[in-house]
Amino acid sequence: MTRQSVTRLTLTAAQLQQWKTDGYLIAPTLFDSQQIEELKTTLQNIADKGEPVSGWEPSPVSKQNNILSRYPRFMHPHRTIELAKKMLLDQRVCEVLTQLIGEKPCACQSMYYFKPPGSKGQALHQDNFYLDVEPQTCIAAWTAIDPVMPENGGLYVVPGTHRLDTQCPELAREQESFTTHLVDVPKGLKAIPTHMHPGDVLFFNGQLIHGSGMNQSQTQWRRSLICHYMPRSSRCVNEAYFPILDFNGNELTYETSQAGGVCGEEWAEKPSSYQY
Ligand SMILES: O=C(O)CCC(=O)C(=O)O
Repeated sequence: MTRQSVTRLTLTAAQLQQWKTDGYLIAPTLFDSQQIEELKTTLQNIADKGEPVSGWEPSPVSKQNNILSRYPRFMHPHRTIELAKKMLLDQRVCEVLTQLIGEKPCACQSMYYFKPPGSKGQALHQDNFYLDVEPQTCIAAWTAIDPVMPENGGLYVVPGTHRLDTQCPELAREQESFTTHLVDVPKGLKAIPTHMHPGDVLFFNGQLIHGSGMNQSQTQWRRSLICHYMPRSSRCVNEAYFPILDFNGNELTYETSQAGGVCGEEWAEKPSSYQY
């Protein structure tokens, strides 16, 4: 992957081709170091207090015996932290998304992962299993807050899997993944690691299989801000993501998707974003 700047935010033909062929694209240094440092410091200060915070998942005071219970992921930080909202609704992100999907996007979700040294990863999966955007799919903008590499639990992607339908997941290995779902690499394809710098944004299609392993570094955190979007023309999305916002922060109305989905009735409970 090249580190070609997108400061003009007009994607090149090669970048658009990569999006079509592989289902993802890295926009280098989309966010500057000041924004990244400010977000990192704001969230670290909150987390270091160790007090329960709305959106923490699970709560930092939970009794779970792993480092993620001390530094869990933070769901929807844009609802309480102004800078996170600014980054979710950043105009440059909007411009890239518009070129990738060919229409105006709207925002469904933000999440912040601390991923401290020693913490579990998130097994391979497809995002649209959870967001259930129809009739197209969702799209992620995954922003590196720290340098991202395989050693510190960097994200892996499986190029080409954006052409797949949504798969019903199997059970993930509990020792390695803090989530329960696994969508394995299809035969003949390969998961490849991403390498990113703080401020780089990885955009990927909601069907793309991706995930991460454990953070095996002794010292390096792997924090990231992860935002999900969908085309404005979508018909429905899982209601767990309401309210959906346009890029001016206005709430939009959508139908909720039906429970059950690709796994059938026994999965009727699955759309909770908690399992994600
Ligand atoms: O950042 C990670 O380790 C996994 C995040 C992810 O896969 C997602 O948000 O869908």
